[in-house]
Amino acid sequence: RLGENRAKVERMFGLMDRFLKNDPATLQNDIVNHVEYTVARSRFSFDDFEAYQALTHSVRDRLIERWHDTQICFRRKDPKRLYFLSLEYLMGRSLSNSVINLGIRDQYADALSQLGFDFEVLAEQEGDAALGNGGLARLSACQMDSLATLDYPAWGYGLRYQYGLFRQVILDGYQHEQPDYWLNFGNPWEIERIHVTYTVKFYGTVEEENFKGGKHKVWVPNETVEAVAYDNLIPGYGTRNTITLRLWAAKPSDQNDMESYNTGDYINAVVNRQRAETISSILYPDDRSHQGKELRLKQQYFFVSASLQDIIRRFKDTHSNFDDFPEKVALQLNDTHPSLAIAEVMRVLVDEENLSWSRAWDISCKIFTFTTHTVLPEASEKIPVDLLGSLLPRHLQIIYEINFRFLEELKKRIGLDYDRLSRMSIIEEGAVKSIRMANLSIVCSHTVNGVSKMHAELLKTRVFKDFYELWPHKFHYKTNGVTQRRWVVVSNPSLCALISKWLGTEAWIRDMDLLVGLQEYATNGDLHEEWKMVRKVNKMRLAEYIEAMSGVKVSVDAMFDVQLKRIHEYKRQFLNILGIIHRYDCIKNMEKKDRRNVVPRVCIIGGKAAPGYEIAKKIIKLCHAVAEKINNDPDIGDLLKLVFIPDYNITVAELVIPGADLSQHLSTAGHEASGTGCMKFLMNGCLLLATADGSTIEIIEEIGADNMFLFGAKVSEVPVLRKKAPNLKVPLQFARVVRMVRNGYFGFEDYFESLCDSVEVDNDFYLLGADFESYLEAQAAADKAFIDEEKWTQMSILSTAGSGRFSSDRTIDDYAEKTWGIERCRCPA
Ligand code: TH1
Repeated sequence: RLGENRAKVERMFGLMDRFLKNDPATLQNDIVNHVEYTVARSRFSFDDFEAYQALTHSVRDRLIERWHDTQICFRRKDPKRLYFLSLEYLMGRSLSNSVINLGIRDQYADALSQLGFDFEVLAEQEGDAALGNGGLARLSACQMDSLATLDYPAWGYGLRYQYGLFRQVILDGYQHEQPDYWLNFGNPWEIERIHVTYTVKFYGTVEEENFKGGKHKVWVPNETVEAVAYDNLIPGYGTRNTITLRLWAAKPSDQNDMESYNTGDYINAVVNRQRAETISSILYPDDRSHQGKELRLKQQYFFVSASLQDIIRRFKDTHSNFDDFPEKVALQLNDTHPSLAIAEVMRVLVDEENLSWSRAWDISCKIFTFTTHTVLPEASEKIPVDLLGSLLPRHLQIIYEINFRFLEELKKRIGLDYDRLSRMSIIEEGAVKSIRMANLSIVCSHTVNGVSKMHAELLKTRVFKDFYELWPHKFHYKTNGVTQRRWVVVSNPSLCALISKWLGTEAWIRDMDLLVGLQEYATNGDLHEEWKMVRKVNKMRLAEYIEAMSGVKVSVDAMFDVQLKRIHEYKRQFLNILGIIHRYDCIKNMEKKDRRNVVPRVCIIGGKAAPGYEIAKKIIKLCHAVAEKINNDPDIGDLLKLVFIPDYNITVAELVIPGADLSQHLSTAGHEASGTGCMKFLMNGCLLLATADGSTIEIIEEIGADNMFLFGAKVSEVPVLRKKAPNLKVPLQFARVVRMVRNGYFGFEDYFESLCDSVEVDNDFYLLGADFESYLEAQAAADKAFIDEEKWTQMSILSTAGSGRFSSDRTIDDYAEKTWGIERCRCPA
């Protein structure tokens, strides 16, 4: 048999070109073949979109090659694997990122130009994969890129939503949501694995069976759905390693027998089965707020169950019992969204694998690690007990059991302190009895990570104080980072080339700490000229985009001042707009001769509001109302412009960030767990105007407070101010601008009433009034710095030079070593 097999394998290899070649002739040949045989168009007539499709298939072939090699290498070496569980990934476009990571972008550009196509034009054909809401989801995508680049044996797991994050359409200044049916034009980047499917169970009852002289619980579900795998390949940069992001789609199950008595019954039964697909159909668009909905719970369990079946199957391929499980598997919970995995692992080990409870618990506690991303109480997930009990009856029992044992242990440690026991319990009693997913995650995880130094402090002293006192060794943090491959190399190629030229190497693309080398040239006149030129070209590109989107012509000599992020009260876009109104008001009241001293500004705001978040939607409308007034005021001209960039997503960010001079990060101190947008701006040489919150505090440590514009109350001052706030005097300037909105200076006064109320003295939870003067001072300092071109350019270079620590490579190495205990596994070239 062996000889026979070997002969077969040899024949196979003989039939296959070992590796695809990347010279222009081969690439052209590949592309044209894909036009003919994959896209099924004639090679004599195909348009840009068809060329794009053929191009992506040819790139995909090269990804598959490397991916196969990587999987073989992982299987041979059988290292400990990391499984990253996240309900959200914001991948954006894949084409440029893939060819850059594969190291064949220029070869493709050459090949295409000989065929009469422009790579950049074809790249514009791609849509944005938006299977997530904001920072948390983009973080997952950045971390996947770093895991691949650093050769870690990792798998990402998630859901393949048919509808991504809604498209934001602005009509008359109001946000409207349109479904994002992103798969409409096909998705060449995914590989459907029709044979990798698992059955996921729901509802039903738990029965007891006699088993080995004792009782055994058996879950008898009454609904089943199939999970089908779709693999997305994630290539590393400067390595052959290519890892898998496996997303699950729900399909009807064949296992449900149908018995029908007439045509109507039969039709209805089939239509009902089709409803299974709704489980993976839509992404919940709520960022940092949580509602206990059944569909959401179904999504969570569907994703967790399929992923764990896959993980356990892979483990069992090479292991006959679970002794080695913790040495081979690390399960990372990206926030509490996948935390049902804890109950599911327990169920599988106890009910299906027949391990004792204590052995199963011991294993579980060694494999789970948990990262929390917020401090906002409204974001903490609570699942109503009734809901869980009906959808997943066995899991509810298991969670009760975990809680019972935990509380017994706790009583031994702390005695009968019932207040503390009830605060720490996994079950929250109250009007709606519910499961606290964060408590469950902390109890079972061996490590709990925050996402910045400040966040970790707040976790220890406020949010999870009781748990910290019990298990101080569990609490850590890994400051977030972003991938420089996407956020500099792909999105800002001219800056990338400039950096490599001055550092004399491209090594910083894999080792961001090397960027400090730029400090040496921070005052070099030649670098200044080249730096300004690169920035100006990026601003011109952005100005064109702004004009195309909004019809507003802006001058590239003005300061481009940008705030891009989800709209949320704590992020204080309202503060930004009130500041703009103040600026406008000042210019209007200025003598003509003084206007010469005004630094011209283009204020750019972008971001989506959760569909049900009324105040956030009012902020968007206010932005448009103010823009309307200012942009059409002939008295103002180029001194001030305000534009709202609609439908903010990854692709838009890639265009806007490189063109920004100043970016704003205004969250009330103590509310932004980390923030990652600021890191992208920083790398691109944009100066920050920010509160000392989240990761900004660490940016200050790297580049120094004098290289940015800081303002506002500090974390420790916020609670004090909140107590005092009702008795504080509101700054006159603040009262004046709020009154302008209230009194209808920009129209729509009834609509803006509740927005204005939200910042009245006794109501101003996010302290816009208290921080206003300090905000204006920081703005004035930014103006002053901008006039001094040399100083500004120097600050800009130092921002990029100091951004090394904010690479997700650093974050991932830290996680790998200290939290997951995994090692690099590099596939040979
Ligand atoms: C964000 C945090 O708000 C942000 O500060 C942080 O940089 C980012 O995560 C990455 O760590 C969060 N996004 C979500 C999204 C949901 C629920 C909670 C959070 S926290 C759906």
